[in-house]
Amino acid sequence: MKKLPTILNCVALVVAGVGGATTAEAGPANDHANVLWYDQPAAKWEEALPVGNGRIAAMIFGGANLERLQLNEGTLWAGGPYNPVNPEAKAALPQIRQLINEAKYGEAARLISAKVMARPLGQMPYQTVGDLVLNFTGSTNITDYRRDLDLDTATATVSYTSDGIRYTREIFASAPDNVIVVRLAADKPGSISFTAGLKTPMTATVETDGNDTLVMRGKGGDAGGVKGELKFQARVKVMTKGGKIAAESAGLSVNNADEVMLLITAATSYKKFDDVSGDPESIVQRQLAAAERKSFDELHAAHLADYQALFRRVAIDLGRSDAMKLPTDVRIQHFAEGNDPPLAALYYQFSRYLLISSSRPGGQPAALQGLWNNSKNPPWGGKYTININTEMNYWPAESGNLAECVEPLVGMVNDLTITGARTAREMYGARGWVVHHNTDLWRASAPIDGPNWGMWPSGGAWLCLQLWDRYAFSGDEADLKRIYPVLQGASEFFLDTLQEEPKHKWLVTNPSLSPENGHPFGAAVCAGPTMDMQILRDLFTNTIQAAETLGVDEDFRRQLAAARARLAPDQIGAAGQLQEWLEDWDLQAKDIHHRHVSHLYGLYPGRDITLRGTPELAAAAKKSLEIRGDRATGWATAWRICLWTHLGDGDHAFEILKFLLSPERTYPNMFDAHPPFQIDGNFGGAAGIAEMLVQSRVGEIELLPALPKAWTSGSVKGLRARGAFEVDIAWRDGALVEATLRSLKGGSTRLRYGSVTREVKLAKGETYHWGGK
Ligand code: FUC
Repeated sequence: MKKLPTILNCVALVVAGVGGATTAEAGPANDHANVLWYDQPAAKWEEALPVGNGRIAAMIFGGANLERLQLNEGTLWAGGPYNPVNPEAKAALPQIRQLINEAKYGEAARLISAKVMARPLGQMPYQTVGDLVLNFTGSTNITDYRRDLDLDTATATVSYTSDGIRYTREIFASAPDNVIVVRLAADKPGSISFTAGLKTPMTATVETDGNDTLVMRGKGGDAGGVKGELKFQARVKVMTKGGKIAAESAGLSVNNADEVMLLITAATSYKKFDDVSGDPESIVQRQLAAAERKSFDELHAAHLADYQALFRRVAIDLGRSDAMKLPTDVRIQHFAEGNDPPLAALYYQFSRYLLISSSRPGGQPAALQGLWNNSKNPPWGGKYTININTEMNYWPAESGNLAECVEPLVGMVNDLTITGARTAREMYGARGWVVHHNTDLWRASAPIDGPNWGMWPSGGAWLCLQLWDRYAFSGDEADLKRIYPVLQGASEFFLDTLQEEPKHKWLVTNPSLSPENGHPFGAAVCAGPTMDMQILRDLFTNTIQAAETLGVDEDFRRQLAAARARLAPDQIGAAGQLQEWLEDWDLQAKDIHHRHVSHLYGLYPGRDITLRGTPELAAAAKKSLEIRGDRATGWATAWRICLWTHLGDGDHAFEILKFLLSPERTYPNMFDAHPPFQIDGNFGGAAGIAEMLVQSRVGEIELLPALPKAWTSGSVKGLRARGAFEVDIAWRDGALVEATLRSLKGGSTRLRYGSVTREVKLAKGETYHWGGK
């Protein structure tokens, strides 16, 4: 083994620009509906293109002379197993509750700060592996440059001509083989020469192994006094056809090869939130040994079979536009002009691509940046913020026919029932489990950051809604059996901790807050914010229904029904708005345009409020939305889109989508700009697009509930709906032309289009046609 110098704190790499040309022969046509493409390399990370297989990922910069692949592994986080519960919390809670009941909110917040907040006050960040850098010296006279990401094949391609030779790079992240594969090709033999090196800002060493492999060994960082306990390893094997390969002091060098394949793997010692005993070296060795026995074509075929089985379940067509011939970044610049509906279709499919690439069974759930992060300490630690962001990541999953991609979230919630039970016991003296507004790889569940952000006990309860939707969409009793103990534990926690509110004797959460909005009395902490009550109505209703269906826990069901009846109701305030808090404070709130629209959870994704079922509350929710305004951070803009679709106003939703899909909220690579990059906006935006076309609740599926006028004709195939159905629809001139409903399990539902409804009962596998030929 040759020892290379350790490279720490690498400086930003400058990617060589290329001159001139905008066309290319290789790769898909420019106007292909499912392709993101560019006529120059990425100059910034937010221009690079993401690939991932749910475990490992890369951002591809595509410089002709200098290729940079920024690498991630989903379990490379700082810290190690830790218990952040503040041992003084339990004793302090009665006084805090009393202070809140006496409206002494500032004092309550101070006491929470002193006695209740987690130790440490923050959680552990998600970290980068580093960069694989390929230096192609001597590429000159570059023309016909193009880079693209084909969502249908989950393959990125970079191609250009240099001195008359056409070069092509293809890159994909394979889930079945757990490697990132790079193929370098040229149309003239002996033309490929480059050096390959690994760099990282992490504490790590880089070595060569033999004359064809790069190895990086490192460790996860320390954070907030929690020692970094993870080991990681990245391994890159370079396989050449023709030419020479050698190990040198700066890495590997390849000279005059005909074709080259690189296999990239990475792993850490993480096994579980309380077990870091894995051996990354043996994992990556095993993966590489298996992958290197296969050819590029075999690896690619296995990747396509695996990926397309998920991706191709849904097809969306919003028509064609002249803009489709333009590079994707240019289309984003012009989307707000309103004449490029297919860019919304691309945005929708890009989100499905991102979910398939970042959230696969056996891996971690998509975090704040999915799987992609170039830093040791990304914004907000790149972790799981569960007062909106993590839930939003999964909003498009079930309707987008990607149930498998929800499995990592189910896994995380299962872990949280264990760590959250400790927090429930030690912090509250309660049964069940609780998580506050954030969690991390270690499933930390105590309140963090400060009283006005962290003192919110409903994060776990909200995650339960996503689990419930696993069952609502699949209709599979096995799913219900799996999630019932989770729902039961979440409900138990609230049965034990709900407090009687002095004025109306309602049952409320206390202490809590309406994420993360300050009320007029110098704090956010309060009792019984509307969102908590809505979340708990959903949680208790789902838990009761699950227990009924499974025929268990009759007495527990009765307790839940009794508690549900005493929760504070949705209330309408003096301005006609839905009240965010128990009292009518909305117009005096710290920020009446606040990005969070927490009390509108009941309209979407929750179930308290529907246009037809509770028209007065729907009107109040609309008023609240109008007061809040349309423009906010990325995810908050996406939430507003979803909400307007549930008010049946597709045109208003589309106006907001124009803002979301503009350069202020969408980077050139189509990543959402909070700013900075947060992936929730991509997923929330996709959910909004799906909710324009089909909405479902148990017992009813509504077709085109909020179709924007601008999308005159189009079709969508393969969307999933609650009750275990698949839906295809086509529309022309703004009106439904035909719809097909397929039952996956057998069952009945009401199909609705406007005011027309039809009751449909189908056997398993049977289809029902509405209109058409
Ligand atoms: C919540 C939001 C912020 C940001 C952060 C990650 O705290 O209020 O806007 O998205 O999570």
